[in-house]
Amino acid sequence: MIIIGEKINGTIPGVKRAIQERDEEYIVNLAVKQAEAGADYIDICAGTMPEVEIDTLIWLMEIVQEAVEKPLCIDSPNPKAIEAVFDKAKAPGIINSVSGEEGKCEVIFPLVQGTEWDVIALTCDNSGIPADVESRVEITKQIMDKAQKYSIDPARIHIDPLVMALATDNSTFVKFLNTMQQIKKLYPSVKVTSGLSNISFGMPLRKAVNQSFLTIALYAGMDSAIIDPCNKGMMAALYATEALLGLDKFCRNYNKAYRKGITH
Ligand code: THG
Repeated sequence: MIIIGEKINGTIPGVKRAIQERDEEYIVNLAVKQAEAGADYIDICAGTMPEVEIDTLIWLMEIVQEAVEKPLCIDSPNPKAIEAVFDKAKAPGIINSVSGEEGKCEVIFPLVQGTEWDVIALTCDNSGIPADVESRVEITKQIMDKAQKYSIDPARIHIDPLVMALATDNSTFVKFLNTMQQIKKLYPSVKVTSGLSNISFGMPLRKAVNQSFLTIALYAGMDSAIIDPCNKGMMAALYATEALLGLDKFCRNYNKAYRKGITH
């Protein structure tokens, strides 16, 4: 599975402080730790202050790219901010994200046309975040139609069906699985991704719910996830599940992750 390391996010208090104080070392440390723990991409999100978002993103991009060899996942709800910082990336990464909302694909798709960038697409639109399977599949179709217009291969799109909190919508995960199944039937090479923390919001022992989410979603074909790769329990669940599913020849990755201290 493709691991997108989530820890450089300005909505986390420690990161917010580091951004405000321009504490470079703090960000370097988060980048290095996540890379060592096996992150394939490093997510960078400036946080909640739109007036300084572009400056913050550029600052984060320079530090992370200096510190580690991993590509970036540029995380912003504002396509204009992504457009403004795009040429500061040294290598193709992932844009996080577009959606069915008017104007988003129209800014981002021309930017990534003819490049090797991937794009995360959220299944929401101008009318909000649908909780039902049909609307999510419908939005996916609209996004994939637009991608085709810009000759963007479906394999470069990661659909994020936006899971809700299980505590408030008891069938949210079942609907996530059904959405993934339908999307993959329609577009066999498209990727499906998810953040892991929303599912357990408001519940005790959140890690139990998050790890079980990851295990079942992997079995059902989830391709990438936005997670904390420094969370050893999560990484143990990931490597154990991949080995159990026959995706890890001679259990090499499982054993290597153990030896490197990633899973314990
Ligand atoms: N989908 C997409 N992008 C996203 C999300 C998504 N970007 C933001 C968010 N959701 C994913 N990012 C985070 C970042 C940090 C945390 C949760 C989600 C968080 N981190 C704890 C910390 O670093 O202190 C540790 C969590 C842990 O130990 O597992 O809470 O859904 N496309």
